[in-house]
Amino acid sequence: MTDRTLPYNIEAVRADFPILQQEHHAGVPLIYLDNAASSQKPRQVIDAIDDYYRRYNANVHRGIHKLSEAATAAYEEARIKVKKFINAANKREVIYVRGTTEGINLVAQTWGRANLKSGDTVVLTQMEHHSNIVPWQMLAAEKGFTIRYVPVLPDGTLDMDVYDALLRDEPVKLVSVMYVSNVLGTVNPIAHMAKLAHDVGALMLVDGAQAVPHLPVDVQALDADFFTFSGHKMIGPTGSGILTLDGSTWNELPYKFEAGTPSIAEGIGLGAAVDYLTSIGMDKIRMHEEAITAYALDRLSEVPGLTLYGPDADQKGAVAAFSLKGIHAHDIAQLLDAEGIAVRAGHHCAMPLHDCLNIPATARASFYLYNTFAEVDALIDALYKAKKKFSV
Ligand code: 7TS
Repeated sequence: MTDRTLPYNIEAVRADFPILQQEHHAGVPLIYLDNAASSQKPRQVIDAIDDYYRRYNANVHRGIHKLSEAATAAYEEARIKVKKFINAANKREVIYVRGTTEGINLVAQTWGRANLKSGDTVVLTQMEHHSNIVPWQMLAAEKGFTIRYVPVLPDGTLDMDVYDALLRDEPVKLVSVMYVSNVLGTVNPIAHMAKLAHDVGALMLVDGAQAVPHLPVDVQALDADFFTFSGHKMIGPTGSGILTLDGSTWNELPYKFEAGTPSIAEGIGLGAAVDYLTSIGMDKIRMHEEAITAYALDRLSEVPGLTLYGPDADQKGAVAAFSLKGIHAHDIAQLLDAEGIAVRAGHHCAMPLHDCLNIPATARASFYLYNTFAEVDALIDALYKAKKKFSV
């Protein structure tokens, strides 16, 4: 590996993440390459949560006492931070949920339940995460509408001709699509797809789970009607997430969708995560991830018997899914774990996609702002070691 010009000081970033300082096994440092599943947390996020519980823990939107006012102020400030981060038009459109899965279910159970009926079509894609399939399948079983799936082409992109044809030929009410694939890494042309959907009077839901942590996102430019993502994949806490709505069609936002005591510490922690990512700059994070993903794809493609899935680095998120001839993906993950390297193996809750790739499972390395080129080198060395062990 040669020296590189990095867009920000990665060593300083790494120093902010306590978990990265620990050893995975005795003498073996942790190399965390499972960021698409969940990300690690910097001390700034951990401290924000700690501070809330230690200094001003109280319920929000109810008490007239000082602690409740402080909690409400911090919780609502975090909402404004998120609004700015994704360029939502209004803070009222920013609804706290516990994550992407809850965000999609909320849309299915509110707008979907009220508006979808027999004879309607909902368009999904073959690359969706189960979170964006199951709620629609359950509702379709009850309401009798039809679900169509846009196929994935061999290069890992969506078949836009089929998408056009579905919109032209069927009574499409909703298009629900992931922005970035958690397996292929494909960055889908959301703004274009939303425009085509709107042209036929359909609404657009975007699963932004793998996009908001990694790319500069502008929800107004995308012009989706619903947009959702999870805090835990963007260095924020578990149990935090956001659904944004196009506010012009709803009354009494956001509170009508936020009944009961919310995840207060998690909301405040999400605000701290947004501050942290903003202080580095999402454009710089994307730049680093594009470079490290390109490097990983190059190095992985040198490994004999290895098959990579998805588009090239400049068209994809920070994900490298692969299979290795003669070794099951779960064995790869286990052997890598012994070397201190955390990756995920399986169908990554994208079974229709794996059916279409015609493989039961892939191994997946996924990168984030704190990963280094040296960690990619360690991954490659460990894969050669695994091959030797399996004699393949
Ligand atoms: N949508 C996408 C695109 C995802 O990648 C995930 C989680 C979800 C939705 C669900 O998010 P949650 O926060 O509600 O759980 N993806 C993965 C993954 O790829 N490996 O583990 C979880």
